[in-house]
Amino acid sequence: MNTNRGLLIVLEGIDQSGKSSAAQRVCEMLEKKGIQSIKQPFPDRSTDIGKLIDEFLHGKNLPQQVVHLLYSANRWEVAQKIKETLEKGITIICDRYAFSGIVYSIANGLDERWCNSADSGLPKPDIVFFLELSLEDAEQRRKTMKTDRYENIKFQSKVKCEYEKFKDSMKWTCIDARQSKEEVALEITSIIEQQLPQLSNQPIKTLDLI
Ligand code: DGP
Repeated sequence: MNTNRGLLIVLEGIDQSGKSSAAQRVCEMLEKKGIQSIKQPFPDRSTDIGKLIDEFLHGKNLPQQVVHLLYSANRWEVAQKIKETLEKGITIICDRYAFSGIVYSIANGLDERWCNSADSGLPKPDIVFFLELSLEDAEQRRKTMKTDRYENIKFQSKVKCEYEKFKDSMKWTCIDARQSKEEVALEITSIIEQQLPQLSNQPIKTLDLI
């Protein structure tokens, strides 16, 4: 059994809920407390698969099934690195994970069971934080930002609806994303700090979505 490994933390939420900024701030806050941590965005656009995803987000036409598998492959290509990093005692803050893959693809009309299978077997997150924001608040934030093909209220309402199902069935930790960036990050950091002693002594589990 691994002792004192890092934690795999996932931030999920609709677009504009503040995941990326929270991931950055939480890492900084943990580091200040002496807890080594790194952030891992998904999609990870630095890889070859990530570059294809980026082209898709900016207009390239691909079948939805291919899109789903690309996002999943993008997670699988760093799965081993995630495990090794956790084993070194470093906590990872993921900006999105398999759950984004599933909710976005179901919102695009794909079959739920088919969607679940591609990400099953990935390292299982220790804590999933769901940054809760209304569609109206997200739309307000969107007005000042550059957007991609998924960032419109009609699509985001489907995504939100799928997220709600996960949130309840998987006991996610909900965070009020209307708070300031600082407050959101502080809340997440203090929960991680609280849970770290207990969770870091447990083996890394495997995500079972089927
Ligand atoms: P982000 O870099 O977090 O803004 O994500 C870019 C876009 O990709 C965003 O509109 C949400 C979407 N997205 C993120 N992860 C997945 C996924 O796994 N599958 C699908 N279909 N879309 C995703």
